[in-house]
Amino acid sequence: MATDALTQPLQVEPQTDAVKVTMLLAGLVFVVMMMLGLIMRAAQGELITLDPILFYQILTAHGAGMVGAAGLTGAAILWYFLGRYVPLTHAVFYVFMAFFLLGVVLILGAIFVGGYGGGWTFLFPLPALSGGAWEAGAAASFILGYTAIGIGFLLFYLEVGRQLIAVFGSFSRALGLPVAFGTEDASDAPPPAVIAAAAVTVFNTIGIVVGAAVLISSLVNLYVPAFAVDALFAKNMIYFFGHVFINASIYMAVIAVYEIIPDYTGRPWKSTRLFVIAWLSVLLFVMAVYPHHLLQDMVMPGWMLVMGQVVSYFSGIPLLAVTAFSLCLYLRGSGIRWDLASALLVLGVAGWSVGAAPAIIDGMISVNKLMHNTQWVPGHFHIYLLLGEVAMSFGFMAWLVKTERATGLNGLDRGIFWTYVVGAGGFTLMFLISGALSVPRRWAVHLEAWLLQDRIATAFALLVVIAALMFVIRFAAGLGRQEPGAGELNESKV
Ligand code: HEM
Ligand SMILES: [Cu+2]
Repeated sequence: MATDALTQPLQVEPQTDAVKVTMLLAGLVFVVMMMLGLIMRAAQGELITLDPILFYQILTAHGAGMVGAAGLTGAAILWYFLGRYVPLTHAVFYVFMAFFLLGVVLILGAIFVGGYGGGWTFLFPLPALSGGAWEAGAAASFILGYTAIGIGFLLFYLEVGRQLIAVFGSFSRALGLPVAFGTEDASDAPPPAVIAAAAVTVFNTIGIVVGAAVLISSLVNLYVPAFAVDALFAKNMIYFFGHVFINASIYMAVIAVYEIIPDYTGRPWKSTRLFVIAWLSVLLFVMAVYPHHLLQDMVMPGWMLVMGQVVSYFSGIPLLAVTAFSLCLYLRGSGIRWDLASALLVLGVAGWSVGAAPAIIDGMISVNKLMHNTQWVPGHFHIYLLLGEVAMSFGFMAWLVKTERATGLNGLDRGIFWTYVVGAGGFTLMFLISGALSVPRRWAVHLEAWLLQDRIATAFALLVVIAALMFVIRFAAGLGRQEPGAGELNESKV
């Protein structure tokens, strides 16, 4: 089978309204969490005073909220575009959202009512050892909140996986494996969105199941301390889950690039053999690379740490290179008319590529000895999240409300776009500089000598918050207009 019928869009209606509402909610969460980030950076720079106890609660909320919003926007993008090729059951998306919102309520309650401040990584046995800062109930609520979100995601992927198998016959076909192994021609490969969705479904499901296992163990330990979990094993599971989940958010969001850029260039994004192989390498290596988070744990088996370093080169890089390179080829000479959506999507691929460099550097054992737990770490991931995943999400939002009459990148859009780029670039650069100067991460109170960088970073962060707020307002205004946006225009063409 695998055939033209399958590589052509089906006559299925994507769940446009639910996706739009989700993007609006997630956009608002991005902005609110950015404001919390701004508050933390200003507090580190002593521009405002913030009780350290509150700092750690805010740090926890910011970490969990941002990772959650990245996962949510990625999932909405996947759902929207996969809906062009396979019939997804709409009810599943509502159930997914219900579990997600339940999780958000439990997590916010844990932090701001219960006082939980153990960080988004809930590292065992920290939830239980609060030093009196929070009760077991708060930690339990936090853990249950994550579990609820995990259940929502598992149902989401179950539906995605089920429909992929129904339409393509098997997972290996949806992944394009016959093309990778040369038994089928690249022209028979499924579209990029399908390959990406299939790969993410496999590894993120595994990541979430591992995360759920360690969450439940921590939960039991909270109430039955005799049920002790091996701390090193728990750390491995947590970082496996955390690494896979946040990476999955980018791998889902990039589907927006594959599906939207062709609208502008008039050239469909092709699933070449190299493209299929790059996704296969992500699928295999994204899971094997997580030990780069444990390079300081000397008790870890040496081979695992070496694997963490070496696999860093094979995990995201081939895909990133293939995506970035293809993007350049598609853009070249296409006479593309820039608007906010296309500019943000291209920025997303660029920021993702740039952010990979400091990530790989930190993934080297010799460098990690020095950089671990410095602000170098938030430096690199804020690049590929702010300028990568989040830029792609805002790009998708801008495209959803783009109208037929829209006229390229007007003055206001240009202003917001560059405010975002300069703000995010400067903000993340200050993290990298601070990291290179050995400023530790996750410290509520900074030394005198670090305040200057903190203050400059705060000014840049303010630009990011303003620009992000404008993106969301612009999106909300677009939703309010009655004209059909590109979402509808595009589907009616199908
Ligand atoms: C205006 C934008 C943002 C600002 C001002 C900001 C600020 C901060 C600050 C000050 C920290 C703590 C740094 C430290 O350890 O000393 C932090 C940590 C973090 N941020 Fe952001 N951030 C922003 C955007 C984002 C985005 C878009 C994401 C993800 C999508 C994100 C995810 C995280 C995560 C996961 C942490 C680590 C939390 C931890 O260490 O437990 N941030 N951010
Ligand atoms: Cu990682």
